[in-house]
Amino acid sequence: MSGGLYSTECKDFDKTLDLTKIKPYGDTMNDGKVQLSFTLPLEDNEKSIEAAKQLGVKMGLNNVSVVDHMPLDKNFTFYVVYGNLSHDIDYTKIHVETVDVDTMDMHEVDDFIKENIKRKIVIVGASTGTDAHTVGIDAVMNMKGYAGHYGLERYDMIDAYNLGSQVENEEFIKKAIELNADVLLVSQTVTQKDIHIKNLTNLVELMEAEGIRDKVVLVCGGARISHELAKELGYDAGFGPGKYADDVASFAVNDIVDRKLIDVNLNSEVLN
Ligand code: B12
Repeated sequence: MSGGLYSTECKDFDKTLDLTKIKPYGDTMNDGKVQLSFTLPLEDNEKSIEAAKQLGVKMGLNNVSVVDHMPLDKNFTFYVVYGNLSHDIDYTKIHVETVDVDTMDMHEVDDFIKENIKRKIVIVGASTGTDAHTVGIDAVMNMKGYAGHYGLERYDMIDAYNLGSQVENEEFIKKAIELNADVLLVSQTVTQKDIHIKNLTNLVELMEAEGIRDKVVLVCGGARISHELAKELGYDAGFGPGKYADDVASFAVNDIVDRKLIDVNLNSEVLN
């Protein structure tokens, strides 16, 4: 593969960082080096390796090489491809919607609740629909926490209820009303065929039908959830990898205060 520090052709390497033309960095600035992997529904042979290479070219790669190929079974093969990406992006034009709250630690959140909400808050969480993944919601809610961040169950001023996985949306709402929740946390891990979009949207629709959507802080999270997606789907916030209990707690308590939800009682609001 040509290019990079070991190239015999090029000694005068590009060192320019141009934020309007950002490319992947491999060995040297702007070399555009990437590695990608995919499976083709083809036998593992010379012809299918060439097909993988040509797909790399169509994706905008130069100097494409198929560096590994492995049969998954007779008719499916896994390929690892290297190349130099010809495309670049203008980083200065990128706008990303992010949760705009300073993260407080557990003690600060408890103090904030004591000072501003003056009662314990109730947080109900679950991995909903058919999703069986619990590790994400456990990371946020379990007492012991995750990656050095205590979970919500450990907060003095929070009553946290983790309903586990595969909780149907109807059941989730029923429980939220029963427990008089202030905050609902939904975890979605499986995104195949956009199942998470359907499930998350369905929850919002059901909550609207019950007349409770505006009376709680509704947050979703998961490996492929962004704040932007969450907002699009009608959630108040979304959290992905690298976010923990303190991030969501900080957002939620601020939102309860900002939206004047302190005196809202989900039970009685629904009955009235
Ligand atoms: C463990 C695991 C399983 C375990 C789950 C056990 C359990 N009790 O949870 C088992 C074996 C059961 C499993 C099953 C399946 N799995 Co699985 N699984 C994984 C694996 C290896 C790790 C996931 C994990 O635990 N991550 C660690 C947690 C801490 O990370 P996290 O979820 O991102 O959570 C963090 C943030 O996202 C955020 N967060 C998460 N949720 C929430 C919620 C809120 C409110 C907030 C604020 C934050 C938040 O906070 C957390 C901490 O930062 C991943 C692959 C991988 N390496 O990621 C595949 C993976 C998620 N599984 C996958 C699949 C496809 C499945 C199956 C469908 C496989 C099958 N065909 O049967 C089934 C699912 C069946 C079902 N009905 O759901 C795919 C999903 C692909 C996709 N995008 O759709 C993955 C990515 C594997 C892959 N590469 O294909 N799986």
